[in-house]
Amino acid sequence: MRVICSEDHRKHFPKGELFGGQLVRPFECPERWDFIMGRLKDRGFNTFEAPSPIDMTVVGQIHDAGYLTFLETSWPLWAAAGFEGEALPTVIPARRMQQREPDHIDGKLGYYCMAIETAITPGTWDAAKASAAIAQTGQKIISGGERSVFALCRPPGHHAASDLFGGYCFLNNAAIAAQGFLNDGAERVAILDVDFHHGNGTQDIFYRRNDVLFVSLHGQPQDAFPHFLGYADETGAGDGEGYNVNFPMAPGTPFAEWGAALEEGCRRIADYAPDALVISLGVDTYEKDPISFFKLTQEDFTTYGGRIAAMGLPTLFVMEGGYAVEEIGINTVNVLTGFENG
Ligand code: 5XA
Ligand code: ZN
Repeated sequence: MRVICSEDHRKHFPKGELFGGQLVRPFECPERWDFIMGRLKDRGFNTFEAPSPIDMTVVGQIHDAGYLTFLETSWPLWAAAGFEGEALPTVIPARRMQQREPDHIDGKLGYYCMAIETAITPGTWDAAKASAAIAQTGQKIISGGERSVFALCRPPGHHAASDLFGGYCFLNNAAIAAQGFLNDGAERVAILDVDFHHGNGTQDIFYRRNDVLFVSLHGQPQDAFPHFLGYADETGAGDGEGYNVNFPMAPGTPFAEWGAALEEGCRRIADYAPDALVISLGVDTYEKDPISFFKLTQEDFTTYGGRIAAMGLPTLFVMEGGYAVEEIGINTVNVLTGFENG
């Protein structure tokens, strides 16, 4: 399997994440990428390719123009305002408040955020564009006839809505890839999100569309981030009714139960008969993940990689979360080898 990757991810590395009332070293850190690369090489992956330049036209089909301007200008505006730390939102437009974009960067940050743990730094915009370019490049290779590609994206993307950042995400890499497949001739695309966290951004982007089926397996919102989306009764709206499928699961969920949900999700995807499949690949379902609560073992990742392969679809793997840093490479590569041997 070809791997698309870029050192540009290192441009985004905030010193702080707001967690448990403290500014801690972010769970989403550059070493995650290093461990995945190391394991890929150990397991014989040998085709590593840089992304092509980003096509912002496709990005503009997924993201709001004002939001893209915000991402591009947020650091310069923050620095010009005289702030000395990293750019973190503090005030958000909560219930019964105005939904109007303010002029001051402090207000803009809140206006465009869905979770305030995620800091913006001088290199965030460049890293986010490089990450999206990686997903786009993988999509183009698959649209050209390849069976599967691994897009080693960092920062991740599935929490980013058309006009919201947060949960470590800025541009929705999986959604941009799905749109690319459609632009290149696919009639239907499925996105299967196996990250522990609900892909609220991806769901929101495609909620009223029937050309993209979104299937997500995740920690139930009562107990798990992002808390405010991801219930089973969110099934799509308008033309998209029936094209959004959520499998929220409880704390302690083992593979027997998770795998049954995957089975049902795969059945829904098979019924949809997509031309391409995008996997939002987070491995924070792992039993030792520090911020999640499912109980998948290292072997389970191999098993489910095989199940995804059995769908027989052109498949783009897009990296999302996973914070058991020493094991992130093992678990990620287990999915890919499970797929290749499946
Ligand atoms: O998939 N999303 C994540 O792994 C990010 C979770 C952020 C929690 N504050
Ligand atoms: Zn996650």
